Amino acid sequence: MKTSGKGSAPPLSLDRRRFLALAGAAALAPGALLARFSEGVPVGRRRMIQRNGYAVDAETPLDALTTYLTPNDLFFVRNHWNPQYTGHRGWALTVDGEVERPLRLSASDLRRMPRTEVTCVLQCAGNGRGLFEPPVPGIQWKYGAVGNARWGGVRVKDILDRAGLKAEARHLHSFGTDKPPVHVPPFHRSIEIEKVLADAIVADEMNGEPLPAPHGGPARLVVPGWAGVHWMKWLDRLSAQPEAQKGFYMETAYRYPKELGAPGVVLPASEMRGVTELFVKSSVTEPPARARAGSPVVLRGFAFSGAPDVVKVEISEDEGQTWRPAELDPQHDPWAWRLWSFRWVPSVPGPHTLWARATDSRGAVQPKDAPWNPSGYLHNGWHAASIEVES
Ligand SMILES: Nc1nc2c(c(=O)[nH]1)N[C@H]1C(S)=C(S)[C@@H](COP(=O)(O)O)O[C@H]1N2
Ligand SMILES: [Mo]
Repeated sequence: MKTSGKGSAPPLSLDRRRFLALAGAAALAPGALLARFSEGVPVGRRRMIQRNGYAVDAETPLDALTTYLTPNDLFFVRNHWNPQYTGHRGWALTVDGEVERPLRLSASDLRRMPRTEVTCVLQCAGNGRGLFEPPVPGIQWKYGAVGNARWGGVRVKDILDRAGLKAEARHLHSFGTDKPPVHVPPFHRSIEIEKVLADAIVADEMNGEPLPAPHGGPARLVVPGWAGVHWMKWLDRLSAQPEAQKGFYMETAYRYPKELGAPGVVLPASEMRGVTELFVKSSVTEPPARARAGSPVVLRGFAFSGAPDVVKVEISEDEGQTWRPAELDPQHDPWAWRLWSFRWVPSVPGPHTLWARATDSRGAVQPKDAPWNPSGYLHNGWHAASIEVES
């Protein structure tokens, strides 16, 4: 979707544009109609997998996740409902609650503050939900509700220092400008103040461009190592509070068992905690579909974790009995993903499966099967690649 964050006229919604395209194209041939549909849509975005009929919930195909930085127009999009993009004019970030000096920062105020950049992974808590057995209701993401980007902006700590954070403040409540349909609770969230002060930023840039509207422009939260649900888009208010935020999106949704139960069993709310850190995980992006016995092929992928680094990616040909190390790409930043490659020389013709698993800097090892949980969060089971070896 092509959007402008700056223009004075609000950008047309996709529905409105579709309608106009349809109306204008009524007299045209089907080919021309298709051409009209994709007009103005970046080439990358035309490849996205739409997982939901209502809000834009677009998944990136795995074969497009092969670069260290995921291009903006190929980066997955997760919206709880269709937002109205506000643009920069009139936008401001309010900072209030337990602070000495409440603030109202315009987009240019934000630009004039000390700047920082963080390269890290954004993954939806529900990425991989469609792989759980027994199945879990919700958006059936497979592998591509994840990306790695360079986020530019201002440290939340610097903003809170300027506002004068009081000792009573324990949680930072965040609010975005998107409004839910009637009878649906608002998307209100909060984060423990320690995490926010450690490394969260208010980002207004993504991979060197102004933060695109679908990704929360004018500004969003970036919370390195934590699930996407914490990364409030279209951010317009931060409020420092003694208590955590209440409501559906804190107390019911985005919760994970304190202790895992049996697959298929839903646990009472008291047995659940909020989703925070990501789990260690590797995905295979480029499995060669075919190979020839005796000729080397290269398997590639990416690995990341809620710990700052991935220290090892390994490949198994025998479902985890033995492992051989993959090569890690030298490029890395804390909480960014690590690209990896594995040179494989098949010896025997026939169908083969290769499994990949990652280990992080805290020693957590990716499990064969992701722990089943009632909302299907944080799937991180081994990713298998099937390769047909010819003689
Ligand atoms: N205001 C607002 N912020 C939001 C959301 C939303 O629906 N509204 N979705 C969250 C979820 S669940 C995810 S996974 C990320 C997705 O960010 P992206 O669309 O830039 O990939 O944004 C988060 N921030
Ligand atoms: Mo998400």
